[in-house]
Amino acid sequence: MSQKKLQKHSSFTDLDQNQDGIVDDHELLVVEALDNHRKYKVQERITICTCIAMLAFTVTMFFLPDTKISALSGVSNLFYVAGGGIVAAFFGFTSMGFKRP
Ligand SMILES: [Ca+2]
Repeated sequence: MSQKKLQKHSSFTDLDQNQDGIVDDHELLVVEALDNHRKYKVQERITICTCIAMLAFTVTMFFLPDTKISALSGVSNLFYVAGGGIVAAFFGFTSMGFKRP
């Protein structure tokens, strides 16, 4: 079986980190780990922003008159359920961890 080679000026040549002309399994694992870490950081930022939005919404409710609070009651229930779902999903999937196939 012949070995795979990259074409000239391939966009995957940057995967060869030690510049020996071979993209070995370790270099592919490093790329996969970096992608997983980048995905985790995005999910973490989304969760943090959701928590901040829920906190800001709650604090804002203390300063609104009762008529506006009752008008927002339908939206606020949905907002809290959706925000709680995002936070719970993040912690649930994070605790399951990344499993290698
Ligand atoms: Ca290499």
